Amino acid sequence: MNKIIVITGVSGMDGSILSEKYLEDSKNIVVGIDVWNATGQYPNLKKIINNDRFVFITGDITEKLFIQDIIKKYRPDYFYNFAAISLVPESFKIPQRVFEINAVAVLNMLEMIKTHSPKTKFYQASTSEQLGDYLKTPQNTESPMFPNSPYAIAKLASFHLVRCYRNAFGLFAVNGMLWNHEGPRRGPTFVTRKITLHIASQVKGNKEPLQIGNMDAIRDWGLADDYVDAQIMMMEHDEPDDWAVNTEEAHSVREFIEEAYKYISKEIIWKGEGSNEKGYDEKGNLLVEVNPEFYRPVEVPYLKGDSSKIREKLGWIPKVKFKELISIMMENDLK
Ligand code: G4F
Repeated sequence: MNKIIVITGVSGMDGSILSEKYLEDSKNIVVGIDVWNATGQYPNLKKIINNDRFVFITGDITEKLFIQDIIKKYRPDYFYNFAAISLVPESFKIPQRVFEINAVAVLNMLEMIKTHSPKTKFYQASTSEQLGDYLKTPQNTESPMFPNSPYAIAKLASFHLVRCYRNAFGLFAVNGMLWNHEGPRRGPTFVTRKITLHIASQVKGNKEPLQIGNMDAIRDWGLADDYVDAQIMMMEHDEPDDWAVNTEEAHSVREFIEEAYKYISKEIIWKGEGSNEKGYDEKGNLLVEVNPEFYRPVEVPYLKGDSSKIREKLGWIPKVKFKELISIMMENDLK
């Protein structure tokens, strides 16, 4: 039997990878939703845009009737919600819009599924960012959460809405709480891709140093492709639940920079402190400099996950860890 899968935020990193995976099965139909853009260009969709089993619809997930029409028309087997404002510092500038997209729209999706298609399985893109000022480490979905950006507070509201609709109305509603995941499709403003793209441009002759914010922030970085496999496993499991997905390894932004330069055989020599810190190569060329413009009003200092639940119950393991992730991204960006 055909499966119908609705994916919001389909042109993003996770949405496009997930669509490709579902379309590998010739019985599946993917209905991809994203915002209209004037260029008509959706580079991440280039492999699937002409596939007969891929239906691309532009619209705004904060329009209740738009979501209602999609759910009533397709009554999908799976509904994955990836659409969000996902860059944390942006959320301080447009907090109200962030709440409409990252929280209120999720409430409407759950309401519409409850009313018109209660058998639809719902996936919500939850995030480790919800942990904020962490109290203990490693962290998982049961950890205390003190989110400290409008982005993370809205995401935490959605996390609780999903649990509430699951418990109160018996919906198959899942929270996939994912730690930072990256790869060649990662947007260029996120720190990992910003670093690998800039180093690649320096190899091609760019003399400008990489401008960076807080290098002491620590993250648990994995490969998006592995994390999308985890999402499918959660939705195919018999019971809906909340799942933490991470590599259980933590590294600083500084280590990421050092490792990425190692890929092009450069050792970084750090000089200065705080906002005056700079990184040079052995010949004294300036490659990296701190720019306080990229500091955040409030930082999430340390994220290291515990993914024992998904490893034990679903058999998921991350195939790629820190060094290999950087090699994959550097190789791609150098091309
Ligand atoms: O790459 P980032 O912007 O990712 P962040 O804020 O951790 O959020 C990402 O992961 C979350 C999962 O935990 C998602 F929920 C969220 O949607 C997004 O995908 O920043 C990582 C760290 C931060 O501590 C930041 O302060 O890198 C630090 N950083 C230092 N310099 C920088 C920069 N971040 C960016 N974007 N740009 C810089 O120049």
